[in-house]
Amino acid sequence: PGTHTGAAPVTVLGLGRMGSALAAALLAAGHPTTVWNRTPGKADALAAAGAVRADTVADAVTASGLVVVCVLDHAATSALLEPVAGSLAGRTLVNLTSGSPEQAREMAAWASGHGIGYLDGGIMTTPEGVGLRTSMILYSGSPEAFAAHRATLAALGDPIDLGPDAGLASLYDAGLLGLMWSVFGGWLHATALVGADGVAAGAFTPVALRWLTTVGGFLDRYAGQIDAGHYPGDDATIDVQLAAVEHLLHAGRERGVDGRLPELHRELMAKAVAAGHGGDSYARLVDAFRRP
Ligand code: FVH
Repeated sequence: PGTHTGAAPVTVLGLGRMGSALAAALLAAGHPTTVWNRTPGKADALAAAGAVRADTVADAVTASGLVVVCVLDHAATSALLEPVAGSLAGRTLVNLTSGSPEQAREMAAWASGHGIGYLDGGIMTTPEGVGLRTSMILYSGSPEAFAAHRATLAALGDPIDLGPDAGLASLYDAGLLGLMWSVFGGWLHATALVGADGVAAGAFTPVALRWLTTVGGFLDRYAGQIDAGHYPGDDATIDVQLAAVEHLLHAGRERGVDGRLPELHRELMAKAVAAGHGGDSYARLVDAFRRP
């Protein structure tokens, strides 16, 4: 077990919303799929679609060279796998349960100690997006395991290899969720602002989406500045943006819109200006988020 091409057998442990979608995608791609769930009834639909239902975790694990686990959290994953460590030896374990980078590294060390190939993952979509080429699934851990199972993992979404440090998939996942919530927050604030003057969210959002494409271009440029530690304010300086945020705060106050998000931006910009960085690009504010 461990090295397959084509329609390799796969086991999925955990058939909640996400685990069921993963198993269904594997079945749809023609993989012989064995499934197990703590509450057995959740396997009914998959069994009807052709999956093999295992009665025990040990039976499920020994059915395939590739074992995917997707349950609630790290504690549930550990409790599930510890008793079958011996059966997992020589196989590949792909852990798609959300967790911290530290938990991922702990799990990788545990797997290595038992002769288990280990990949940790971050699923950057909801169950509806599983199986689509447009959906990213992040992996980090054993390069051999990723190379051996890349083709199979492609049935779940576009597999992105982040390298041998097992903690990186969880670290990217956490950062990307933070980015998502920041975008949600900015969009909801803007929608409330324009909505106060009668603009529907449906009218505003197409314009917002075009703006996000432009903003994505700014990130490309600023990433290079952050890596170089050099922040030329040749597009728009922090001084200019600090003046502009006052318009947003004023418009919000006039309309009774909660101003805490733009107030945070103003605070960060004002600190950078006070430190003598007013002529720098916005990317300079990365310092505000770094450990001193
Ligand atoms: N749903 C999503 O959109 C997100 C996308 C990003 C990644 N997450 C992570 O995926 C993990 C599972 O999430 P889920 O949405 O499938 O969650 P549920 O539908 O609530 O299913 C939970 C499954 O976990 C099983 N389970 C819970 N505790 C235990 C345990 N102690 N031992 C064994 N299994 C356990 C539960 O079993 P049951 O309640 O049906 O018996 C479900 O199979 C999660 O890490 C997300 O952060 C999903």
